[in-house]
Amino acid sequence: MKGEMMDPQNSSVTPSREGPIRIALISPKGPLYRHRGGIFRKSLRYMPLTLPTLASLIPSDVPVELTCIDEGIGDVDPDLAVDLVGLTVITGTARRSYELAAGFRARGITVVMGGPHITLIPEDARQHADSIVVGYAEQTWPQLLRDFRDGRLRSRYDQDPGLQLVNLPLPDRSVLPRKRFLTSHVFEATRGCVHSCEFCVVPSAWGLKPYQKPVEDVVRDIRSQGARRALFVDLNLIADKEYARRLFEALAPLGIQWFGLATTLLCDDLPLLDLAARSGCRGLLMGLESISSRNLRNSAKGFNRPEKFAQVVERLHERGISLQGCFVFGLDDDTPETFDRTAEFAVEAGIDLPRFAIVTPFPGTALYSRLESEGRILTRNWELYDGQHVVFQPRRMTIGELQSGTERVWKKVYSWTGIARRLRKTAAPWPLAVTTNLGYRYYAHHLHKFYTCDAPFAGGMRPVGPAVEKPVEAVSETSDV
Ligand code: B12
Ligand code: SF4
Repeated sequence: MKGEMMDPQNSSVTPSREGPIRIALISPKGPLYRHRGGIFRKSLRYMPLTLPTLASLIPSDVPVELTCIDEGIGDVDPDLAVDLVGLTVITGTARRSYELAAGFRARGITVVMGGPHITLIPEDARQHADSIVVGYAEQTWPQLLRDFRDGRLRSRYDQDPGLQLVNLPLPDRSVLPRKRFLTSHVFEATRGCVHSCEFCVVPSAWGLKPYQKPVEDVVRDIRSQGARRALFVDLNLIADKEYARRLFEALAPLGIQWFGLATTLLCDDLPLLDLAARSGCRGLLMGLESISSRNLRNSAKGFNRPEKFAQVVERLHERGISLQGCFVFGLDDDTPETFDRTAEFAVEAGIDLPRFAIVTPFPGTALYSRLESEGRILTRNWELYDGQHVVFQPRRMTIGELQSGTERVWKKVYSWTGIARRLRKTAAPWPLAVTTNLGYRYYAHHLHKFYTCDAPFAGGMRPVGPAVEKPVEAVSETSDV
């Protein structure tokens, strides 16, 4: 284990504790979720597994009194009487996490941080926390708790390079109020991905090694919850197709319906796709990303073939699987014309639930490094790194065009006509298809209600660091669909 050797510079020695440690595990809110109304009140709020997983990992030899707070559904009491606070941090919630940490530390409470943002750029959080946990914490979190109990907390804990997701307790979902979520039947079979798409946090944060839970543990978890419907949070369930095959075979006898994330490559492997359908798959989220193959190739996601996207939708629909198809705008080949063309494609292809985001160069990713070296990063206000704000200088359009174009696509695709045209082809049961489309329609028409960090949407933004001439190039027609 990397951080295992005692480094006196790196650890603080205080008297060991007696009695239970009072711990609060908090998932801080991001700007998108500060407004808890609209579709985010229930419809998109499934229970994340982070806090239930960390709760289950607390070793039995460390007595604790545990409180778990998801700030997306409840407030944090600023006077919380605890000894240790653990914050899970994604980039969009980093600012809020640091704000909460400052309040707790001012009251002498020890603050520990972990999660994707801490793993991507650990140095960002150092000054805001007493200890940071980099990477997956299956081994380090229990170690940290023992060290804290013994008065020897280290300032940093790194993921065990030999980490395997075996012999682990099942997530303890009882630590969060189930009723406040659309569903708590959320599961995880794998972590990581074998691809290295330029904009993705996964290869940068966790490398290219896929981690897998034993299939029997996943089945045991689903059974223990009595789940009839399961939602997998895995970022790419088919990263290792052999594992996927075993998993789907084991899911089939359960008679459940399940939803998850996969790449379009699933639709090139018809036996695996058939098996997925037979095992109960009813909906998949796929990152289609762009209708320009140049964009995809430049993003190291050339395995996505826009000319085959319509076939992807058809093959899923033929098997009763609906598609949440995600697109990003602002990649270097995108022009102001890209928006309408993408909207038309999404409607024409009959994507059940299209979603659109602005490319976010999350710090620590290959995309961030490239844009930074090109002098195109406009802000390091992490609160704006949420897929909704323009935080970099686009190449072939203005910041305003990127922001307003993205908003226009949402409205177009979720206009009454857009919904009606897509519903004609949907694979989802009508009540579900109509409800989810209405939810997204509400969101599409209230985007600014969810933009709460006063970003300068158009103009007025300059690159951080050495300024460069804006690389706005001549518009060329390169889209493929
Ligand atoms: C559930 C989920 C959500 C939930 C809640 C997220 C949250 N924490 O606030 C909702 C739906 C609200 C959400 C929203 C968004 N999400 Co999200 N989400 C997820 C998802 C699918 C599952 C999280 C989960 O349950 N993981 C399983 C647990 C077990 O893993 P884990 O969280 O990594 O925790 C482990 C370690 O990281 C570590 N750890 C984590 N926290 C802590 C804390 C402590 C104290 C310690 C010791 C250890 C530790 O220990 C755990 C065990 O090893 C992940 C993808 C994924 N599979 O992880 C994306 C993910 C976290 N989301 C992501 C993104 C980009 C978003 C959005 C911006 C998307 C959007 N445009 O809407 C928004 C952000 C909203 C905002 N700014 O407010 C990115 C984060 C990238 C980044 N750099 O920030 C991820 C990684 C997906 C991706 N595409 O790469 N998301
Ligand atoms: S396929 Fe998906 S999860 Fe894998 S690296 Fe690419 S964007 Fe990330």
